[in-house]
Amino acid sequence: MNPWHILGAGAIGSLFALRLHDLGESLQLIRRTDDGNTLTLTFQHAANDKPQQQRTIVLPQQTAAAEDPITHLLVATKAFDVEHAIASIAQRLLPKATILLVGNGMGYHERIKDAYPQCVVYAATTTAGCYCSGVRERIIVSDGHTDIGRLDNQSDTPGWFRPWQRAAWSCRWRTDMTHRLLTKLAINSVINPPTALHDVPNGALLSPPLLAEFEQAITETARRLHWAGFSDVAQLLPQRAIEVASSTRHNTSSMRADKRAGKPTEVDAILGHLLNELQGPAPAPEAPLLTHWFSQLQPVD
Ligand code: KPL
Repeated sequence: MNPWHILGAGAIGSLFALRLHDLGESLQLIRRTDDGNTLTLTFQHAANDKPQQQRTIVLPQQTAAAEDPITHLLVATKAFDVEHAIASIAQRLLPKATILLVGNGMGYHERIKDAYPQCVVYAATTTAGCYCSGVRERIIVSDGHTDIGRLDNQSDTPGWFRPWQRAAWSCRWRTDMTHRLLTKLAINSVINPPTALHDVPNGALLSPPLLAEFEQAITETARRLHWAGFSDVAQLLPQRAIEVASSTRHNTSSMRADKRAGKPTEVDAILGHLLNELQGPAPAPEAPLLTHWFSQLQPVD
């Protein structure tokens, strides 16, 4: 069985490692630093309605310098690390290798597709919630739902996806991944920046004093989407954004977690894409609040 090599053993990468492990897939983590041949990860469900059972798995790990060829690569790094991380193992990718990009934001998918034309690039977007409570400890907040598909929106399902359909976690093959990624990007655009800047959980956006900003952000984001020709995504945004803020009301958004930890955020792949990469007829609708958030979240030198 060809192993899945996994780049990025943070919260979402670890969660997918656990899921693939449970499906009986062979795995190989690729880590930045040489830290022994195995990584022990412990998982616990945060939800009170589930029995608090702890799971521990031991996974093989290696660095990018290892030499075994890669046929199936799952990339779950932060958006700004994707290109660099894949470049570090590029010479190990076999022709027709699968590259599955699981992450927030947009823009990098196309760049990877262009940089590795010999590979088949897939995208996944997930509403699963997981965070790292320690170097080896992961807390699963929600199993969420995962959409997966080809970037060229072709419908044929690859062989590797068959066992995933029988998985205990909700996962669907999609033929409209641009639409799905954009929907997630729009939700992240209105939830992640204000929760990071005000240092609040997602649910704080649903009541004063932050509700007015949340609504303005939804209006500005929807206008941009509509202007760029994605009226279907724009129309659904108000309802979807409120649903997600509500169902994740106790959660810390990934951007808030990164900002708190003093790490770089994914603002460029989220707000940067929305504000600077979407195309439409001139002039672009103004988005003063989103533009302000974008500049507030730029790293200080
Ligand atoms: O995807 C998320 C994130 O934090 O990145 C949301 C949906 C906002 C949940 O927190």
